Amino acid sequence: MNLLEGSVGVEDLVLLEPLEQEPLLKNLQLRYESKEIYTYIGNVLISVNPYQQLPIYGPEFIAKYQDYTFYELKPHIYALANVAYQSLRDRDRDQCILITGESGAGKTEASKLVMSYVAAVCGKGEQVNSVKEQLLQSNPVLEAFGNAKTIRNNNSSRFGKYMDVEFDFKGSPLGGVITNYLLEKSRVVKQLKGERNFHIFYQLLAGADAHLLTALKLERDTSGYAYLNQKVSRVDGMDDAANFKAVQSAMTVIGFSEEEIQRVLEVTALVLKLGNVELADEFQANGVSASSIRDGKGIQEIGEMVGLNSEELEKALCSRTMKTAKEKVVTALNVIQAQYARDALAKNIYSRLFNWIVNRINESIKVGVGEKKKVMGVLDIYGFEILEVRELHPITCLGPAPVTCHVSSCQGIPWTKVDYFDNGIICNLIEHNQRGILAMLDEECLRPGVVSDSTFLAKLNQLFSKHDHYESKVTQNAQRQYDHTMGLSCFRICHYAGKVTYNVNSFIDKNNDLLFRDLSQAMWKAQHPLLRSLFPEGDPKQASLKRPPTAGAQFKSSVAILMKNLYSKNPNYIRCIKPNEHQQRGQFSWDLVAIQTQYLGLLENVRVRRAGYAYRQRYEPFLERYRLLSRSTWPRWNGGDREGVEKVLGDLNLSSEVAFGKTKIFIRSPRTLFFLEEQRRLRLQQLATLIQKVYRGWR
Ligand code: AD9
Ligand code: MG
Repeated sequence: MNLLEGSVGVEDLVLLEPLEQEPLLKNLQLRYESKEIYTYIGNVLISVNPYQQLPIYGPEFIAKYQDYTFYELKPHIYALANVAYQSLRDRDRDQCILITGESGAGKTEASKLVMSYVAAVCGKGEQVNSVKEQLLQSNPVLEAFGNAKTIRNNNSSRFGKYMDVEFDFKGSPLGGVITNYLLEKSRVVKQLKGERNFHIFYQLLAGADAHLLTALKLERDTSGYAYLNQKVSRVDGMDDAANFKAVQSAMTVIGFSEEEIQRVLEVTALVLKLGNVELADEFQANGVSASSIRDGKGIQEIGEMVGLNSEELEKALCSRTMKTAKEKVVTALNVIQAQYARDALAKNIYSRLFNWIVNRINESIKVGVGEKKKVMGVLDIYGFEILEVRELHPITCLGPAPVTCHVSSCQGIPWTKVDYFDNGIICNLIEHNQRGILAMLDEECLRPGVVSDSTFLAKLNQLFSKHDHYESKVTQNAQRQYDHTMGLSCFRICHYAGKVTYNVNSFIDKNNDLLFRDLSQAMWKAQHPLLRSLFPEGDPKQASLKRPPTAGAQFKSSVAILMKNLYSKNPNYIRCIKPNEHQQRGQFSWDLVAIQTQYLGLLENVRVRRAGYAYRQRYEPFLERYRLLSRSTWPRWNGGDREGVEKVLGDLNLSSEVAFGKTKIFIRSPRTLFFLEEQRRLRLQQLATLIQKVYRGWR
């Protein structure tokens, strides 16, 4: 039987026959076209973004999935959430939900659906409800400050997020902890064509009432702000003004005071206004180029808003103080350098504000120390993007989770080996302690003055010229391949999901991520308590000589902590798939999905499932479960376990579907197992009726 004929495809790809790429895609397509966006591979959930609101969510569905076991209803994200939550509550196992997929595939929506399901089923009562509300309301706040419209996704997460939700022994939520990774701060000052800055800027301008706007010295029209892309200020279907109200109320629910909300908005406004500070060339008498602020009004307003002396701010933007052992030397910055300093300041203020918000939320939702708790972690990282050229930012190697396939050959049965992409090779290339790309970058950063981005690239070229996953103009030339798309200052990493080109321009700078001390000192002098608290290193008394860890090193260590955390939990996987590039409902682009199924390793996933599933089992429990299916073994069997199993399967004509190992029975196709299960169910029904009849007869 072809399982695909006249149906909406199989609900579990483990049942797919033949197990090949084309039927797998066809199956997903058939299901997608029938609005069945969820499909299983065993307990892994595949979710294809529907780009429309389907009537399959909400209280009614939550109630339904709560009462059934995994395979009894159609595949659904609620079923996965239910399994994870029940296992946490009843079996005391910490869980994590790992959501992967490319940008726009539906990871963030999936994480919200999981959270809302868990919130709906976990405990009741006033206290519990208020914890739930706080946890759920963290989403609109973090999305306002950390999401933006990109070419690929109108609500793209520009930071990575891991959230631990903590429960008491009864399974009621106590609180949680959010960890954020690498906010894409370059977006604050510059956006690609067709993209927007972070949502909050537009929300603030559209949604603030006249009184608030005046207090923040802002104008409603986005066209007056240099940091906002003038070509796209609105997103179809997105109501910035309404969202602003939602963010304000979410902050209140979480526990931000009115004053705190006001302070956060002031710092947000400050960033916008910094973008409008225009710098001009100025030539000093000695011929050295210097810079100054062109129009004093903006800087004056900034000064008033955050309690900063505007002359001091101008000085910090337009000059740089270098300290040597003996003296302090002040150098003037030319206009390019001063603009760079201004943008660096804006990016730093914003990303530190974002961290502050995350910490503030954590303060509200944190659980007392010493309380015994069970934990469910939800990981929503930003999706893979293949853009033309990348900056330092997203070198990440959180690829598909490695799956290992253990098939015992000692049973004497031939099984096919499953090839699985080993993401470890890429991780090693990037992360290896002494010889990875990040380590090289750190090494270069320790030699200020001597090195540049190009010496860094030269070093990589030398080291990795023979690496299968590394390419650059130099190594390509060596291989006599010429590629016009790659510039001289680029290198390329061949990730499993595709090749990504990185431009080394300002890699060293970004990795150092040092803000000129003049700027942090100026910020620290502000009267504004929040702004000031974001720059503790500006306090001259605090000024330590210790070098802060580089961006690469920080990222590496935060990923290491995350991995350790995840390994200690029972994983539940959601693989999100983006059906088309146009954010359109109903369109299934075969090629696009094909690439994703390949790098998500879905086919291999199914093979691994089949190879190592319950499809092999020791004879004894197998016989116990199925002996009721044969007259030879039911109701009594006096022989050995293996012989009993042979009898049952022989009587059902299934001998050719299985292989008999030394201690275990192996079943080739999961369909056989499903068939056995179905027969068992029918037989049990039959027996139950029989018993009832006998019982009635007695009465
Ligand atoms: V990115 O890596 O953050 O750029 P995500 O997070 O994978 O990306 P997201 O969850 O933001 O993608 O989904 C993109 C859009 O698809 C959402 O804004 C919704 O409009 C749409 N979407 C995703 N999942 C669903 C769903 N289950 N039902 C309806 C959905 N719409
Ligand atoms: Mg997202």
